Amino acid sequence: MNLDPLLRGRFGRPFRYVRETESTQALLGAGDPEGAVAAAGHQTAGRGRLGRRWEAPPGTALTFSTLLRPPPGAPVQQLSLVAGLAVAETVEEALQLSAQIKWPNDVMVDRRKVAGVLAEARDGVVVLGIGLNVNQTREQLPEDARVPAASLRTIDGTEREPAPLLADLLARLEQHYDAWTTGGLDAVFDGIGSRDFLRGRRVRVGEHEGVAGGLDRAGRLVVGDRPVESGEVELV
Ligand code: BT5
Repeated sequence: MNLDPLLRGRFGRPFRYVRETESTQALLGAGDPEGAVAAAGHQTAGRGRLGRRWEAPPGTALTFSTLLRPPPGAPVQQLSLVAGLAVAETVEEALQLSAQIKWPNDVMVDRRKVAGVLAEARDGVVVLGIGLNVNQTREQLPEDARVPAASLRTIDGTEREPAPLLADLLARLEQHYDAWTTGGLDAVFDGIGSRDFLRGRRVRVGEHEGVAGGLDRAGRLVVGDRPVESGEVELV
């Protein structure tokens, strides 16, 4: 994948592309500069959260990780939402349709998951992984997914080059990440809050059940009148 001519900022340098690897999350670490990106044509053991799997047939999806070095003490759990905003905008630009962010880490179009974000903090850095379904056909998407899945192709029938999408996503990620590092979640909140998928839906998160009142300014999901820091959302 020739990304270099398409890059608009510092994210994506250096860029490493491998045809196949277990997980792009394992290709970056504390020795890499901020904005370094590793992408793979295929992951043999792609990871979701909580030990779950991320699956995509070879050459059909964008699967990559970026190295971030947030300021000490920054609330890094907010980075899934910051990245979700960059992914949602990229998807909207590609499809000319609106996308939603489903707390804490999914991007949705038409009530289906088109992308997932995985932020892993280790050794003082954050490895931020993004899987975006691009060219999968309906048969190539996981059938038994917890949340029904879609790809850009199943939504509008168009096959796309992955490199321009990745370059666009990285430019947006850099812009929102820089805003977040200087101004906190407030600096990007409007874009996230206005795309809140769960707001107004009845949900259960652990022992909390109620109507989701939306995200608060710290990036927590308000269920009934309780802000929830993290957890698994079930629609009820
Ligand atoms: C996520 O986890 O949504 C985070 C996914 C992050 C994947 C990227 S790819 C690049 C980088 N390298 C990695 O190894 N990972 C990151 P979670 O919310 O736990 O969702 C996982 C669940 O989504 C699975 O249990 C399935 O039900 C479903 N799923 C698996 N593959 C999917 C796909 N391609 N599209 C939609 N849903 C999928």
